[in-house]
Amino acid sequence: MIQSDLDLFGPSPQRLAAQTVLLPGFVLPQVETLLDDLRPILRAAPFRHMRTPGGQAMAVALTNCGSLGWVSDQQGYRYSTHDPLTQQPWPALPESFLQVARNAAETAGFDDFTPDACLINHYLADTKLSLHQDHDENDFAHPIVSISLGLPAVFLFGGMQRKDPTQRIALNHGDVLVWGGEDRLRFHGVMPVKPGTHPRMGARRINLTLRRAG
Ligand code: MD6
Ligand code: FE
Repeated sequence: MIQSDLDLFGPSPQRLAAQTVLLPGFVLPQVETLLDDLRPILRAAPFRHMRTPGGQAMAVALTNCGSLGWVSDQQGYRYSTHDPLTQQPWPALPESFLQVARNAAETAGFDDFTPDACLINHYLADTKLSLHQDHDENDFAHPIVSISLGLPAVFLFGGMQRKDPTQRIALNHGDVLVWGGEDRLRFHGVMPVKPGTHPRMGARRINLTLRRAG
């Protein structure tokens, strides 16, 4: 096809593992809507550095929206209906987040995804996220939809055990990563974010992960 190298509709989905799909640029048309809906969430529930159960402040700053939010403190990792900072319920999950998550999940082959939690991570230059598994959710049958905004990152995508080799995956502004099924408990992390300035987002990376936690 004559136009094939023009990539008019953006690059196509890439299957990274049996049930893991990268959707490059999937949310680019919705970025402004997502940012408009993010602003009031951040006013009500600002980014903060939570402490690991071991007492260390996390490098990534985070907050949540949805009926459940992921929290970490001396008691451990868990989902909570309320923001420990404000004692208020987490801000509601905007319809735009829900729609994008549902569409991305469906494109990746997961029907009827209805998230109830969105973890919002904030990275500055040099911030990294150590290798971990997402296992605080109730039912691992539901996928996770991860939306990247701002500075690019290198995502480490490992196996079922911490020691397993990792693939390095570039995550750029507007990309969506969907994973579930047999890949749901793979170890993963984020390499230190390279300093830079994104034309829309500035000197930061923001990642939204939508989950069904409860
Ligand atoms: C991040 N993401 O990209 C961190 N977890 O900033 C995650 O930890 C993650 O992207 C589960 C599924 C997808 C993810
Ligand atoms: Fe994770």
